[in-house]
Amino acid sequence: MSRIRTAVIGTGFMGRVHLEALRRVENVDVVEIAATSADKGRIAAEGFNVLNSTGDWQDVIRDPSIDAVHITTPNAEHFPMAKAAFEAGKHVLCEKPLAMGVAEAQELVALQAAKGLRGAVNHNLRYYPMVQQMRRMREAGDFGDILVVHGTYSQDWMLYETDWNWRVEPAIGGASRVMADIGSHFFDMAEHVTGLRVSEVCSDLAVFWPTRKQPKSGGESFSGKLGVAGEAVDTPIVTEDFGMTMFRMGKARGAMTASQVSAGRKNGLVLEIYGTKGGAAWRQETPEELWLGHRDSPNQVLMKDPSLLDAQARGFADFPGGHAEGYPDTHKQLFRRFYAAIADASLTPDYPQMADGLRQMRILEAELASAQSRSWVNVT
Ligand code: SOE
Repeated sequence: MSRIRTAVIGTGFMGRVHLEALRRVENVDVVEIAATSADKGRIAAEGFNVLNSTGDWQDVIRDPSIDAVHITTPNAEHFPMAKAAFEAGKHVLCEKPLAMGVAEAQELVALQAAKGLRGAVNHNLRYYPMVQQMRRMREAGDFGDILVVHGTYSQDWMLYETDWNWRVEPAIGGASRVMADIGSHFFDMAEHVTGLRVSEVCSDLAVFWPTRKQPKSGGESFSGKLGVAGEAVDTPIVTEDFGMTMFRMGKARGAMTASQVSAGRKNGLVLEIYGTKGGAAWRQETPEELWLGHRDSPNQVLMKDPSLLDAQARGFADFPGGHAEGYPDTHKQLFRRFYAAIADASLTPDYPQMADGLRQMRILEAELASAQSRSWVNVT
């Protein structure tokens, strides 16, 4: 099998996560890193032993020898970069949220299809082994018809007024901050695991800090926890710190919260599903466990051990029981399937596609409209 040549655009928190994960994917070579400056690109390339680097992402697009591109930049750049990459005949793996709105996401879905290329959105959290076990058990009917879905995605890295991140600025991150950034993960996982689709939402969003201390530089994800470097400027805030959504998935009912101001919750995605035959709950802070709820027998906690997993879930566990697999491993699992689909055009994609990214934009658009109108809104 010929080796696939790829490039990573972005050297912030997610850029480095992608670069690390790509080193663990078979038959793929990162041949170029694009950053916001030539120096940043060179430093990253030297660190990750990558041949080429640039301070201009268009160099990647212009290089006909590059087969695929990872886009790990702030949200406003996803659409122009993905559009240019598709138009140049390159496969695209883009960070979530896919775009700044439904229209951009729709255009990317159409362009990818017209070009016959592979496109993925990095909803990597699907690929914890026990999330896949939850999904496969639901597919096997172990929980019956799903009645209730609920959970949260809670973090605390934006709790203080002095915490800052590029997502705070609508021009860079979009109209929504928390619901776009981590609420999208919750709904992608809820739909992936239940096999249902969010049909209606009723949302309430909260901005707890009307102004924040914007540092003169920095703003990378989670960087505020290390202290604000230098002087800061009071900046008005309009993007939400917290959101909650009631939702319907056909007959099923659900509720969720997304928060980046919940002290002590470091990266806490929780999904609970309850059906006519049983329930299940998964917590990102204890990712190797799956809680199974029963009405007529003792509840159980299933620990990841490939020998105990559903045959299809087993493919997402590379290590034996007791050898924890976590956040970095989920990227490896998603990327491995993306590149396998590039290498073999006959493969059915088994990763979040551009159409899944569009779905999340539609849910987000409905949440924003609902919060504005304080009413239930259909997801188109
Ligand atoms: C920041 O909230 C962040 O890095 C998200 O952007 C990621 O998608 C999430 O997995 C971890 O937290």
